[in-house]
Amino acid sequence: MVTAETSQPVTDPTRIGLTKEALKQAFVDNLFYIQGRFRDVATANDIYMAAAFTVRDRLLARWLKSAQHFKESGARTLCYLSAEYLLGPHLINNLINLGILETAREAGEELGLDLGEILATEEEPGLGNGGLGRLAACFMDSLATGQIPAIGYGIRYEFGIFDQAIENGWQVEKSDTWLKNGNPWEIPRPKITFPVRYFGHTEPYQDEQGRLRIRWIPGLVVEGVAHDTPILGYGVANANLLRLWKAQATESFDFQAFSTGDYYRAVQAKIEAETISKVLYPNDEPAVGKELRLKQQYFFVSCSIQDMVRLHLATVGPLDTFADKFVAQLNDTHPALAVAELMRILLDEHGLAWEPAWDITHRTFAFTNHTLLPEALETWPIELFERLLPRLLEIIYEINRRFLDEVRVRYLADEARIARLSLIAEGETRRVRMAHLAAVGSFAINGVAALHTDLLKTTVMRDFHELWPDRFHNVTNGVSPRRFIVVSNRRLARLLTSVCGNEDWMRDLTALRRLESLAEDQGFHEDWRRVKLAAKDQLARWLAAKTGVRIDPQTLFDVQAKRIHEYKRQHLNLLHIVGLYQRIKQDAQFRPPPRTFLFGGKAAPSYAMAKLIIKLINAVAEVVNGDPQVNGHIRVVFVPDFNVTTGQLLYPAADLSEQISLAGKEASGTGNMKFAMNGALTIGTLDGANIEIRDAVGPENFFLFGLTEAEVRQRQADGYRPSDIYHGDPELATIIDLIDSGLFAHGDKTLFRPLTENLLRHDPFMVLADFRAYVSCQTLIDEVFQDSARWTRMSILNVARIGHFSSDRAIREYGERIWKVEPVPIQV
Ligand code: 9GP
Repeated sequence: MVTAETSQPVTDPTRIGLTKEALKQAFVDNLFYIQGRFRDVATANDIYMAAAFTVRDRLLARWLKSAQHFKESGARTLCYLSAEYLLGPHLINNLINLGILETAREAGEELGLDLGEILATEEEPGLGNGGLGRLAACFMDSLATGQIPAIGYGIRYEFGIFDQAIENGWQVEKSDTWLKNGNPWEIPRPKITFPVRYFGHTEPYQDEQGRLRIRWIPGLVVEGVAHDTPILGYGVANANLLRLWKAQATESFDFQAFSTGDYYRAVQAKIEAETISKVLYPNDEPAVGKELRLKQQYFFVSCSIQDMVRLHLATVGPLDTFADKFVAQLNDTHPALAVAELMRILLDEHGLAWEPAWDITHRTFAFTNHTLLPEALETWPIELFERLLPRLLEIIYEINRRFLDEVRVRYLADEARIARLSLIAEGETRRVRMAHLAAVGSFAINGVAALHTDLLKTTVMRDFHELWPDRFHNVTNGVSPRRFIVVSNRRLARLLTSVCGNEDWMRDLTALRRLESLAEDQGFHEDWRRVKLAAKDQLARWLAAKTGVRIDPQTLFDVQAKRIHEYKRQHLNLLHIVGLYQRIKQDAQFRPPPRTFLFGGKAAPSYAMAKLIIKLINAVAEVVNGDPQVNGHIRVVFVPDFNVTTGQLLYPAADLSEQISLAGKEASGTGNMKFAMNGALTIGTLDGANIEIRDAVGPENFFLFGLTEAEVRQRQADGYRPSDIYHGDPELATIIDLIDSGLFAHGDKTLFRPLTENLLRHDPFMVLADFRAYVSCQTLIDEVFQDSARWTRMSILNVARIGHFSSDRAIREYGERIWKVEPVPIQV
């Protein structure tokens, strides 16, 4: 053992040893010394905690060594600024990355413990809404695996994304209490805190050198406290830092108020401060008036930038090299305030002049856009901004003034263009455009799939693209093969390892190309089908235990799991199901292969139409599943509370993956990659990353349907009239009439009217326009599924050719093209 004065790693085998005996001893010690329990009275949570601490101990040496090495070597470091991280359970991932999953299982067995049960006890940290947050988690995994020095900065929400329950077919939101039993993975750092200012006013003053400076006299100061989680790479000793900020009052108690007898006011400041990191905002909610959300954004950005500056001053020194040491990626517009905050710190706190401060800032940031949907492009009312962040608004005005001067000269006072590019949207209420702030303050801007980047350049960011074409990049998203194959689908992972002869594919997914040579091999087909059937069986057992619903693993599992949103068109899927239901009942000759339709996904709590879609899925399920005439043919299931954990069951079990958004609306999608990686075939439109997936796996191995993005635009320009489609397609008309008849609502003819009327009158996501093509494609799928050799071949080829969609590749592209960061291997 070493003393506290040295920074040599601890060598105690019960703390770092990876043998079975060391793990057993450590577990027993942790149960006793940390949980304070004898084995016979230990709860499931005590056992989980002891196991988690056993694993965490083994991360620490790697983590501290990485931090020390990065500090000493002055390695260029990527800071990922993201309001969301949808991490999924830690324990299994860390066991796999440490390479001790099987040893831990055996150690557990010898102690009379079932590792599966321990893993199932973990409450996942749901600190994200969906794709964007899960992408951030995949990127953290790939950064560590790729040995890139990185820090993920975000918010430690006390309540993450709500838990979804289904009551009487409706979504009911329950608060997520992921911290209630403690979080063994994080280390609070009460000494790493930063003040964050709000409200108040600014005033000019002269500094000692006689220069005019600005100071912000805040009306409220809140403190951010660092909570650190190690993120270990797969098969390497590198562990990066995920630093999440928790808000607390600068003084937990207003003694003055208390001594005057005002107890409530005495604790008010504490409550107000802590509210800031209390809860994750569900997306798809209108941002208007969400003062707390702007507070959250500034909170985490301010803490993170202050921390980066502190680290730089402590390790490297002068601020003019800041952008050489750090590059910061803005994950969507949520952290865009970082641009103004770094300027504030450089100008107000370090006395830099505007030009050098802007040079540093502009060389530091890069920006990823994740959506073209107008409602998700954030803007904030000036009035709110001015009240909450007066100094930041002044800086934004100055950035804008200088920027528009440049534009004015370049385009000879083209006023319309200036108005379009401005950081401020004029109108009844003037607003700050966060995407413009991010774009102006960044040296690189990227979209997340080829089509999305093209549309970004030609639509929402067209003027910026004309101004700075070289700043634009495409980096198509990717997902972690560790999380979405190795953790989720152990059987498939074993089969892939046996084909490849080693586990290298886990780090280089393109190695799966080897599978191509087995695509026609009948013996291998059997192994492949066995793996899929076992995953389907596992899902069926889990579902029966959890919800009492029984599904048959021999049927085609058709899965649509993602956020519920009109643009993702779960209702298109439903129209097909209702059509099948009706035909099976009316035509005794019509017997397509039996299918189980599975849906999963959350709707934003205030998104009424999305909630009505969930109700309709459950209503159709109730009627279909209760009708003996169609039993054995189709079954419909809504899997409640879709999250990373349930996703891990759904992706491996799917035969068919539904990626059916209207072309041009899904920036990338990542579920499409997760399903294909697990051997599901995709039915999809030419949208987001579907296009590139189809190119990679081969058009003959992908079920394509629907309008292209150009056709969508054309149809809309021509004046799209969904009611014409309804009148011209008797089958479609019957389906919609059936929904309106009250059949799925115990006779209530009005319940689903908002949905059907919207389809007939507006149909903003062109469900009716794509209906016929979708149904024809589904008919083809029925045919192909019956040819099991063909289906299996297609499934194998999907996995063989999906390597490009690993987040390891995405991180490599960011690293080489944008961040200019290099791997820094750590030896332990
Ligand atoms: O909607 C996009 C989704 O298509 C994409 O895969 C994901 C990750 O890039 O980001 C989603 N966008 C958001 O969640 C909000 O902009």
